[in-house]
Amino acid sequence: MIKIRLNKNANKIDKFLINFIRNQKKSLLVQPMKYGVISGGKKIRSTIIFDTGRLLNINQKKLINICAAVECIHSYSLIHDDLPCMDNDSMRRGKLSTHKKFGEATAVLAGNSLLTLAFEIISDKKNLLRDKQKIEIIRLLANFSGHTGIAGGQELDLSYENKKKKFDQIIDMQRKKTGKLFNFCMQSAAIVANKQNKERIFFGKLGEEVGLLFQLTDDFLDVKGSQNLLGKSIKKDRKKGKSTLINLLGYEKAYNYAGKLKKNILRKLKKHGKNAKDLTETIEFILGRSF
Ligand code: GRG
Repeated sequence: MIKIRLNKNANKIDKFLINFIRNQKKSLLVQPMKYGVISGGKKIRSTIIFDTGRLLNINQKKLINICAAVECIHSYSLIHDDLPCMDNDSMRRGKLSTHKKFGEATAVLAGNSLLTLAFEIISDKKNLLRDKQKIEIIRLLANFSGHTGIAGGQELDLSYENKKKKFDQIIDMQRKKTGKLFNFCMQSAAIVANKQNKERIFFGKLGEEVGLLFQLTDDFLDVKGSQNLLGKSIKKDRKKGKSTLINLLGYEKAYNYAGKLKKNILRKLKKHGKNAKDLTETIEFILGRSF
């Protein structure tokens, strides 16, 4: 079921992005941008947005621009993360990473262009949201992508290499690097549903926990996953001296921590009953996944 939903969502987002880019002026960067964002990746963040939308009774048509924008930001971060000056990876999503295929300078520019494309997609006239909602969503996405979110988390991740970091420092870094974008996914759906501040924060924080769970699972897969299924190289964290919970606590204790985290997330969703069915399934998938 979850695999069918992931595929269906991925196709919808890909179609939207192809159409959006087609309606823009042409440039030399279109090909590397499409290479980085379309036909690849689980589109799990979009699935979380749609699942939260289902929980809050929102039509997918009101969420599709947000999904496409999130996937642009996520893909930009992966393109830059793979560069030699960062994690230096030559494989991503089962194919050559963008800089290996198109060269480093082009990969930097394609990544930058996906980052800015995200904001064009949200502010687009055809986006069904009200202007006030668009502005709130743009502010949130910018905040979580920059130095207080993804980029800041990545800087911490790189600066923690080969250092002994404490539990709280590792969790804080992972919340920024990965959790904040998941916070955005759930909080933005609450904004679209016109929820009050308290509820927006509730969904945002819950999304951040889901993102943390996703990152912890990424770390487990780096140790025990299959390179073929993941489409990227594995066993890198240890080699690079990455600060992960596994390296701090050992695999088993880190896995137990993730198990408790998942339980807590699901407990908080209980009150939403049947409406949380898809979201619950996606969260179960996250910790159990092999790709
Ligand atoms: C370069 C600004 C900048 C940030 C990089 C996202 C990131 C920060 C680094 C990538 C490496 C990493 C472990 C990121 C954590 C997020 C994560 C687990 C990414 C992989 O996400 P998936 O599994 O990828 O959703 P697909 O390919 O399915 O889209």
